[in-house]
Amino acid sequence: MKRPTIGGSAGESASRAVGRARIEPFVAVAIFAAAAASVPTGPTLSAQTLGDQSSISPQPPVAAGSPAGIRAGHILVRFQAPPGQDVLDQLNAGFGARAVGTIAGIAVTHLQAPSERALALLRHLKSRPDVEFAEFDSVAQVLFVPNDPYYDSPYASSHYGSVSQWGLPAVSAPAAWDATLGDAAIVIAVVDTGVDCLHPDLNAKCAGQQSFVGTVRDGFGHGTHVAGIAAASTNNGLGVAGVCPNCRILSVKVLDDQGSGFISDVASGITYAADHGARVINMSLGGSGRSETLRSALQYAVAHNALPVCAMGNSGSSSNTPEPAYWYDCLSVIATQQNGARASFSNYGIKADVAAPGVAYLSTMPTFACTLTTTYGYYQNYDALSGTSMATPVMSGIAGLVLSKNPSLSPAQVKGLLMASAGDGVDWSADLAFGVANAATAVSAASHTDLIAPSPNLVTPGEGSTVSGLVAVQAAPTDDSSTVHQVDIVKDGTRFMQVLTGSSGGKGKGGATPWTLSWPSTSLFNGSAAVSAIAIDVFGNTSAPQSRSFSIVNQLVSQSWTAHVCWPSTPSCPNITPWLPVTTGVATEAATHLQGSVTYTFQQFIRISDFWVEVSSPGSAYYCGTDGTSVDCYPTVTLLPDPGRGRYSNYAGAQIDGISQKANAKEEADVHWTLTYPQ
Ligand SMILES: [Ca+2]
Ligand SMILES: [Ca+2]
Repeated sequence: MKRPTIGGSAGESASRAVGRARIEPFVAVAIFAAAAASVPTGPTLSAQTLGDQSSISPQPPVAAGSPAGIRAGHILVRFQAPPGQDVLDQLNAGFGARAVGTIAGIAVTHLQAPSERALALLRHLKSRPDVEFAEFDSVAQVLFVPNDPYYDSPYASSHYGSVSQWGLPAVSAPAAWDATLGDAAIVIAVVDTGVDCLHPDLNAKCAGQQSFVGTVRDGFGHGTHVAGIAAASTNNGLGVAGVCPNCRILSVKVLDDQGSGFISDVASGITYAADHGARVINMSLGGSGRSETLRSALQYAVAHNALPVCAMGNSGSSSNTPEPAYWYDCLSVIATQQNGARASFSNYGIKADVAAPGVAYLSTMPTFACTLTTTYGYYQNYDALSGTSMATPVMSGIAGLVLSKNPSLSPAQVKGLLMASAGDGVDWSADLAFGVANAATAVSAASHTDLIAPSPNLVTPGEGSTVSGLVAVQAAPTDDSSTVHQVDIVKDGTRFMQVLTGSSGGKGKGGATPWTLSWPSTSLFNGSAAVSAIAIDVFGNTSAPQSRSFSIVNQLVSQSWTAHVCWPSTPSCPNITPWLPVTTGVATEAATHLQGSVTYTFQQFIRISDFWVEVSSPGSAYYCGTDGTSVDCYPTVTLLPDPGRGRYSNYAGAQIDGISQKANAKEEADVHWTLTYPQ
């Protein structure tokens, strides 16, 4: 099994080396997806300092999280109150940190410190009583899939003449247009790589352009394509049609000309869009983190009447969904192919809400040379692209149509209505969530008289109960005048188990009892779980959360490994262990706890040593690192069930990286690590 490597070159600080080296493979994943198939992709990033923070004795700083996409030296922090100059001076004196920005609306301060001090700064911030959260800034990427023969897309080349706009009839857009062509008052923000607002199929549609990363020009080409899908000029005798013909586009550039950017800029782009009249915020991008900054920005958008619409990502995985799609505030979109099935590259699973066309989607391309045309061979002006990046603006366009029909709808109502109008109107599946969107059904349901939210009435697990293994979850939702469509169980800002569904006829999917499901409690660690049940009716009316607390008690399984590693890596003594299978067995999806320690048996001219412990499951990997000698972290990666017969789904590993003082630096170490998980 190939693995991503974490490089560190002589003279570079730890986090800089890690950060830079980890960004490149992720770009490579986006460009050469077939080559990346054997690499655990979508590594999860959640930079958190764990351990006993009440202690005043010095402890090694621990970064739990993937180095994938950590932005070297950049930390996002929210204080309980805006920090005074004395606090900033203290952080500067202690850690060399300086404030380089704030994120409008959500009171997040962006600090930059020397890379080698960042772990210590993060640990300090997280120990302060006046800090609400602190985290590394992290990487976000566009989520298109390259047009190459390794995908089962039905088009043979990127020549647009051979591709029709199959996606519009697939979501019944032409029928929806009989009811509304959209309203210019409805603005769809494209938080992306910029938009070519001089494109003849877009120049009448741009409501504005803003950039958080240099000029507003779309030097990559992705944002222009996304914008055209949502709202290209339509019925103008030119080029392509957009899903919402009369909606306008607000271009908010947050990703650079390579299609890459940082969560801090994405968050700034979201709050900017919400502050500048966007009713829909399209995010055809993703990062592997679990950023409180991004979560706060999404909450801000919803509170300011804008619906975030987010791409599920292109790892073909049912777990470890990238953010922002991970967060419940997003309408999270799966990509489908022309036969209505899920595109093979599309992520799916419990974070997903709806599905929309995302294979060989023909749309606008910049009228000038950009990275997609010069580096990847796509055409200027118009071409077809594939990805959940393309499915997402289909949904944004439908949301625009719905809001054009009834602008008084809240973001939650639009989100609920789009879910309820998709597929067969009842069932949810991991593969397609509520199914392929239906613009005509959604628009026809936009104007209605039911404004009363249903009640979730979660039955089991009961308040204060103790659960283990597979747990029967049941609700008995009620509504005033229409029909309940779904009950979501949400924890920490994300849906964390399958959706509860039913129908007025009392039937559940496949004859199952409606409003029930079986949930593997091993996906959380033992302890108290506080969750919320949220019921949504067929018109999108969304209940207040019903709180429920219960306890989880499962058996804990552990497996340990030891290895001897060397830095720099040599053929006989690499700095990285192979991915080693978790052979103790995984029967139900399981939460993870990684602990590790390192003993350096030889060091010469070493300035800083990094020690990482890693776990991977299909579609994801997670890294916990320290410049000390031990790590103890709870990765957001879950282990997936083994296929059986001595075959394993999950792997673990460890590695060291040295930062040298001078030439001939080297070190050797014995490493020991343990993975613990409930079963
Ligand atoms: Ca057109
Ligand atoms: Ca109702």
